Parts: sequence; C-alpha cells; structure tokens
Amino acid sequence: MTHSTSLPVVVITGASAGIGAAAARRFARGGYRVALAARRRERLEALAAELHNLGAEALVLPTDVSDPAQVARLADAVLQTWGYVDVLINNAGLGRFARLEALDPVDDIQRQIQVNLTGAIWVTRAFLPAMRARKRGVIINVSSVAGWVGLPLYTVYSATKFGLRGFTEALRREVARDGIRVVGLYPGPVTTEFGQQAFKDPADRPRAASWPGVALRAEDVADALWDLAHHPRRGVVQPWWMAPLVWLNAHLNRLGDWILSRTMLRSS
Ligand code: NJP
Repeated sequence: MTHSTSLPVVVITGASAGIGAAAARRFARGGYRVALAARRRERLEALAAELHNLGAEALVLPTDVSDPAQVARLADAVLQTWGYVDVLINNAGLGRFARLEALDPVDDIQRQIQVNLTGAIWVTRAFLPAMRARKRGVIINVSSVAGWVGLPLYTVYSATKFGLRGFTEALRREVARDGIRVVGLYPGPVTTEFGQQAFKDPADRPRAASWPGVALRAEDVADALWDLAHHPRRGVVQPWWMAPLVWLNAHLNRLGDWILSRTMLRSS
C-alpha cells in the first residue's frame, strides 16, 4: 500500500538513543516520515510520541539488526506501510574497548562485528531492491574516525568501522548507475551513552575525549546526516579538524604509531 501523499521516508537504525534519536528528531522536523528501529521498544515509543507531537508520522519497529529475520521484518513493515524509502541511515552500533585478550569472544568481539558491520550490510541489502526499483535513494553508513585510524583498545571496533568504510566505498560504485548514493559519516567522539558503556575499564577512557571542543553533540551529527542526505558525497569526517589528522595518520604512519601507542594506553 502506498499513501497518496509522498512525504519522504527515512529509516534509522539505532534510533532509541544518541545519534539515531537526534537524527529522528531532525528528519521529523524536516518533514520526513520516520521509521525507528532498535531493540528497546519503550524508548522507540516515547520518541515516536514526541515526533507525532511535531506533526510527523513515525513507525516503531523493534529490531535487532544482528538477526536476519528481524531485519527482513523491518524492511517489510516499512515498505508495506509507506511503499518506498528515500534515506537509510545505518547507525546502530556499539563499542567494547579493552585490550584484545580482555574482550569476550562472543559478547564483545562477535557482537560488535554482527551489529556494526554485518547488521548494516543486512539492513542495506533488505532495502536496496526498493531503492533500485525507484532509481533513487541515499544510504548513509555511520562509521567513525576509528574507521580510518586504528586505535589501541579499539581493535575490533576499528575493524568493524574500517569494514563499514570498505562496504560503503564498494557499494557506492556498485549502485552508482542505479540512482542510489552511498555515503560514509566518520565522527570523532560524541557525548552519548555509547562512551559510558564502551570502556570495559572506565579508567581507560582517553582524557582527550572529554576536552572542550573535542566531543560532538548528537545533534551536531544529526545535522551532518541531514546535510549528507540532501547533498550526498563520498563521506565526511566530523569535526572537520579531524580530517587532517586522518590524512597525517595515512601519510605519516610511523608518527601515528608513536603518538597513539603512547597516548591511548595507561602504563600497565
Ligand atoms: O550510541 P548510543 P551513539 N540492533 O549507545 C542501537 C557511532 N559512533 O548514538 O537496540 C539494533 O547512544 C541502540 O539501541 P537498542 C557508533 O559506533 C559513535 O553514540 O535499543 N540496534 C541505540 O539506539 C554507532 O554506530 C561515537 O539498545 C542496536 C544505538 O544503537 C553510532 O555512532 C563515535 C543494536 C546506540 O546508541 C551511534 O552511536 C563514533 C542491535 N543489535 C561513532 N545494538 C561516539 N558516541 O563517541 C545497539 O566515531 N543498537
């Protein structure tokens, strides 16, 4: 069933908190119908009520992106309700930061890979045919600066975010002639629940992440997502001043090794 009015539709994974919730508010204010996907139903329902008060349509779709059956149900529900999707934001993710041997093989390692990387791939695959049929759509993958720069304690997280960047680059070329744009967003630290939960030992949290001017607000990232949805380009590192650091890391690798191995780890 397709509704007669064709308001644009955005699907946001990880919409129950942080960046995803801020993006949902941003797109609702901008006149979008918003499909909210994450595991915590109560949070999604509270957010949907808020979006309805803004005059927006919102769908609550409890989904674990690491379960392919739930991902298929998510796509079916959106497409049966609204019939199409304009923007897909693959934002669901988690970090588990510690020395590799302190990470649990399943709860920390496998879960990060399944949510941050496999989940984003499955969700994209589920919505791609609908975008291809309309010859339009924007897919934005929320990676990280850690998808460019490998950081001590972030080994598996960096692997997932490098992987998501590789997926983004390859898919962009695969669908370029189908009218679909594939974009990467690479934020630095953002003040959300993510940072509170990510360090297995909170004493490992880098002090720099809380310096004034370093951490972004979820609303800053939501503004970048809005901008990328309407002016899609290859990718954006946020805040802008981290882009030269990414460049330096790629071109002066030994300096990057020296600095990061000394600044990110407490002496053990
Ligand atoms: O994190 P948080 P952010 N299936 O913890 C959802 C990246 N990033 O907003 O399922 C479906 O507030 C979870 O929902 P729920 C980061 O890697 C962050 O900061 O209900 N959803 C919640 O809505 C991630 O990709 C920083 O628990 C699942 C959301 O994910 C994205 O930004 C820096 C799920 C997490 O909300 C959003 O993170 C950076 C599952 N299996 C990149 N598991 C940063 N914050 O510093 C979790 O560079 N979610």
